[in-house]
Amino acid sequence: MIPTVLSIAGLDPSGGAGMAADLKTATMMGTYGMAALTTVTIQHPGAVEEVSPLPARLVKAQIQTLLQHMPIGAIKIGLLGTTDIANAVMHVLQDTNIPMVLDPVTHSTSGTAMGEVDETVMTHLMERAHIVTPNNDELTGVVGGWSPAEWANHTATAVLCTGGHSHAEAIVDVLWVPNKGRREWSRPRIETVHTHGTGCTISTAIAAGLAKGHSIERAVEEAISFTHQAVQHSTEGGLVDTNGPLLHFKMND
Ligand code: PXL
Repeated sequence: MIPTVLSIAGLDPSGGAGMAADLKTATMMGTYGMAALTTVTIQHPGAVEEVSPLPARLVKAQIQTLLQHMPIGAIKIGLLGTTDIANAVMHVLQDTNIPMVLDPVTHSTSGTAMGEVDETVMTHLMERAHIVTPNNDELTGVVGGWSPAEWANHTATAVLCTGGHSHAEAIVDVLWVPNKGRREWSRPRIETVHTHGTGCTISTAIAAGLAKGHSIERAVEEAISFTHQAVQHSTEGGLVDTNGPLLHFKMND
């Protein structure tokens, strides 16, 4: 059977982040990628100029039709944009048990707020997810007053806290799996300014692993390695001077 991934995400027309990055990642991970659009952004690698959500009805209809007619092996959720969209996504996925990866996108790397979703709705979606993938800055917003281990056990949702956004010399990614404890992966930071889309890449790569039937631990380990290699292949000959996108296709070189 062909492993498939559905990305529910926003459009970064420059192709660096969002659904474009997700589709490239799904392909390079050996899965068939599909995408339901939530939001159109206007941006270039230096700045996000506008974040414009689609009507929630339209988002829901895209997903509903795919669920009815296409085999969906795993779902990645990225930028949602509004509470209405988040609600619509939750309702349409409520009766499915498809493995789901939630990347709780709140801000672009350059610091622009990427829409706003009501905390209660976000909590419901996170509890429905198999794994959430906050970066260091987003972790507290996800687990609230709990420790990540307690939160994971309480919600039965794994947490991967990605360390790429810090400035430390080593990048440490930490995984908490419900009732299985903590694992961490550490690697030297690759000195590069071309990392636009790493969050989208790692979360979609996890979804690709889950679509292949891998455990959370294996999917995460392979996604970390995939993202690391994608960054490595994007350091030279970037498209732009700074904050360039990952060049997934170069991983074939
Ligand atoms: O990396 C977060 C992100 C997700 N989705 C879209 C984005 C961004 C950051 O720019 O544009 C569409």
